[in-house]
Amino acid sequence: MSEARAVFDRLLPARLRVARAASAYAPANIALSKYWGKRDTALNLPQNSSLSISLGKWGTTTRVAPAAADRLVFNEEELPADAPAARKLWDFIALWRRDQTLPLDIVTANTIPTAAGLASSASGFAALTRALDEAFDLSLDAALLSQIARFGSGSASRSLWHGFVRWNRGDAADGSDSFAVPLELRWPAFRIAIVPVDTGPKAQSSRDGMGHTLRTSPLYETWPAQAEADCAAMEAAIMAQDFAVLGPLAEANALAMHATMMAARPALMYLKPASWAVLERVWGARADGAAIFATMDAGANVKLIFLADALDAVASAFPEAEVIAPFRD
Ligand code: 2P0
Repeated sequence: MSEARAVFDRLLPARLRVARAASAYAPANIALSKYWGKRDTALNLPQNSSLSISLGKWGTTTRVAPAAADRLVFNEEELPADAPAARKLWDFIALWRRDQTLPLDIVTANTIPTAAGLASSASGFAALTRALDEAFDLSLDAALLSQIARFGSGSASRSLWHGFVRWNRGDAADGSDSFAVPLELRWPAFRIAIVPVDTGPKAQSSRDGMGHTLRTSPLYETWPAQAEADCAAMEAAIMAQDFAVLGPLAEANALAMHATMMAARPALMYLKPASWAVLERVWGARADGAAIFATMDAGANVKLIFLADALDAVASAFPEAEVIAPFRD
């Protein structure tokens, strides 16, 4: 029996039934303290804890319904089962169904503007997890839903909530303590902006990229402990609503992750020249007195974090940016 099968046998009843059609929404999220590297690929367990901010109304809505045969509609287009995105989704559903057939009709759509260039597997797997929980009439508690969503995508474990969310690394070999928890705090002035950058051909997947970094980057040795420390320090800064501490920590953590990737052999480089040009603009705006900080993930886009009082500075230095108010939108 596979390790993942053993976990699902522990978390779910042996027999499921599709009790009803169900819809769910989950927001996308941006990590301020990054997840990069797995300690167990079968159970998708991370090397380090991570901390994110959810993107409010930018996310995924998914409807699951009983059907005569499996069917997947993604952004209004029916996807064949062997399309890469469909395969990931049906593999995840197979973990739930195990030996049962339980055909499903799945209609899923992202609410993220295409121009933002943020395809989100995090919101997709989180919305699907919530919809399946309701369709199968399970009412699992949030910690279990987060553990399950983690099997779709690590970052999906954080997308079950709005606001700031921390995914604890955990220590247990079976992953039972590796799930996310929301931080009990609203910070209405907190803002994120997405600065879209021309990404060109699709970059290496996060999954492959983090494996390659862990195996070949001499800098990876220092990453897990640094990331754990950053995560704890950022949580404290968020709870104190201390942006002067949080902003520099988030930017440093993102750059340390990219430096670790760049030191992989061969190098892994998600940032493009245009991403660096955006970073130069961020540093220029800071030199002019605006508290704007940058974070970047497994792609060329740059995300800005700032407080509402820097909105005018962001609008003038980054007219192309899409601004999100995570506690209002
Ligand atoms: C994060 N990223 O913390 C980091 C920062 C990208 C850079 O989580 O293999 O899609 O499915 O667990 O969650 C993207 O990786 O990877 C990611 P898997 P996932 O947001």
